[in-house]
Amino acid sequence: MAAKTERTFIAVKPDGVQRGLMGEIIKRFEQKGFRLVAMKFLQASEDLLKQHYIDLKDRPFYPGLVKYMSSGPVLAMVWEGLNVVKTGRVMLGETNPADSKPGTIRGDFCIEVGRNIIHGSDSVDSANKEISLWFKPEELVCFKSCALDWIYE
Ligand code: IDP
Ligand code: MG
Repeated sequence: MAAKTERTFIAVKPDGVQRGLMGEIIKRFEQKGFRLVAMKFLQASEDLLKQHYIDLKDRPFYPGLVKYMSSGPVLAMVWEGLNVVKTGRVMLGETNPADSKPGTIRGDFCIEVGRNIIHGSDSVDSANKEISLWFKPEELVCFKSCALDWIYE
């Protein structure tokens, strides 16, 4: 059942960080009305990234993907809101930026699939797995946004 407390894991990848797009990406989720639950800026270990992308381990691009993701710091975030997993994916655009519409993050800011600047969970199940992989429970911040009654009817 859809809930206002649904959560998704969003990460600005090393290319998005290097290209100065962190603020723009945070801005889009914040302006949409989603609530920030957690955020950390870190150099992710290869082990963490291998685990994060474990479902893709047999794909030919997997080693390159892990190398790309560990090539610099990433901004890891948890965002909360009604249908945030599905809507977050719409805001990201398609996996391949070439198929992403203008107005989406990948459609507006990148060109190649191997440098597509942002990650977003693809289901509620994977969101929950990814959130627990990247964050400790005590790092998830609970508060009632004063805007809630102006965002939801
Ligand atoms: P997603 O990020 O849109 O969920 P996935 O299929 O889960 O897409 O792939 C994870 C990441 O792996 C992509 O975001 C992209 O960075 C990378 N990737 C996917 N397909 C390719 C490819 O064909 N070549 C290079 N990298 C790829
Ligand atoms: Mg994916």
